[in-house]
Amino acid sequence: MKTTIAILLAALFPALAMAAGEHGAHGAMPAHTSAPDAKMVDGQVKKVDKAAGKVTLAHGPLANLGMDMPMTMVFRVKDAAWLDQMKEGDKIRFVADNVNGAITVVRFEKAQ
Ligand SMILES: [Cu+2]
Repeated sequence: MKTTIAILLAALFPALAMAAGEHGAHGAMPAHTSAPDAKMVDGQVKKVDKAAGKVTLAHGPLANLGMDMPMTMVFRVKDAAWLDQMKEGDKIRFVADNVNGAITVVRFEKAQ
């Protein structure tokens, strides 16, 4: 009978079983743990959308956002003027953070 109860619990609360596993990638999004001095990461500009205030970047892992794999995605930018300094193909260094639910570039510099 104990076995039956265990199976029932597992069936009813799959979230508990999931939480027990250590999975990386985008699975576990820690609640805003980034420090102000988060390390700059490398990115490459894929597309600049000034009208929308967004930039598409191919980027390396962003540990502070729970992204441990390189990927290409759209970011907002903290300072719209940065979009004038970015063009397709540019290599940049940046820090991204979750600002009110939007993944936002909060620090930016051109890569040398
Ligand atoms: Cu990403």
